Amino acid sequence: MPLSQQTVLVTGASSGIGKACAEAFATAGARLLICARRADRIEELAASLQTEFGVQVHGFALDVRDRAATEAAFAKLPEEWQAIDIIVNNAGLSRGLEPLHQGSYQDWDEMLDTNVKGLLNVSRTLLPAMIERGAGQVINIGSIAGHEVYPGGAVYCASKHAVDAITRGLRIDLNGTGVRVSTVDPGLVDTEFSNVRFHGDDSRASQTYVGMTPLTGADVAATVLWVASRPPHVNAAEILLLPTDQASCTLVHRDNQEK
Ligand code: NDP
Ligand code: 8X3
Repeated sequence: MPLSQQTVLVTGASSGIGKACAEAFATAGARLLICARRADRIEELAASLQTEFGVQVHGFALDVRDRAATEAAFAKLPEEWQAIDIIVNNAGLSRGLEPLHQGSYQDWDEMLDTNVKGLLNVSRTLLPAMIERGAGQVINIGSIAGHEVYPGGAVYCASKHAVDAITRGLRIDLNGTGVRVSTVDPGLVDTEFSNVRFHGDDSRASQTYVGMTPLTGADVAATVLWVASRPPHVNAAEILLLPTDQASCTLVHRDNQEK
């Protein structure tokens, strides 16, 4: 089925990769369900996508950590929005970069509750209907941090390793149902990610990308769109998408640092 006949859910669409995914799917003519906690941004994005691309968009506020609210939000969707073809599980964040023995319990809870349990909450709520229809696709936004570990990143990396395990486990559990399960795992992407990691310290956040060319949200979104537009018998199961300047979590070429 062409994307113009499909309904796509993007979680964490108020910023960065999620917002870029919403824009990419709108360009392809898909019907869009978009959500995040910041309702004002979601409303604004919904209005602009409708105007710019002439697509149907339904936006709503959702904190994916809240299991009851997640179930209720999807249960009360208008009838014409109930059949979701593609889930982009993007909502996520990092908090802090301290060594584990100095880490903050609150930061850990936020990362694990959002990146792991939030993804599970959305998937568990929506998968039974997909399985019943015998078609659908789950595209998780993992990370290079699900393949490697770096200093100060133990808990964030654990959350993305969990996303990797959940993706692989779900693919096994759904084998034979017609529902595809994929992960797109980016390296450094210039979004609000580092501002959130450093609790709003923008000057520290900007250091993340100094002297190198990071990916953009649009680069990741183009890959997600490619994954979503493979023919039904093809599952692009796992893509590691890195900036050319990045070879691993900790090996980043920064040759223009002095410019
Ligand atoms: P941003 O901070 O720009 O976007 C994060 C999005 O997630 C926002 O829309 C935010 O919306 C949403 N979000 C966070 N917590 C919740 C929650 N509890 N419920 C619902 N939505 C939530 O960062 P990115 O775009 O970079 O991050 C998107 C995903 O990409 C994350 O899973 C991240 O781990 C992953 N990633 C990012 C990389 C990078 O270098 N930037 C690299 C690899 C992976 P709101 O605050 O309004 O709720
Ligand atoms: C985000 C990429 O390397 O900052 O998942 O953890 S990294």
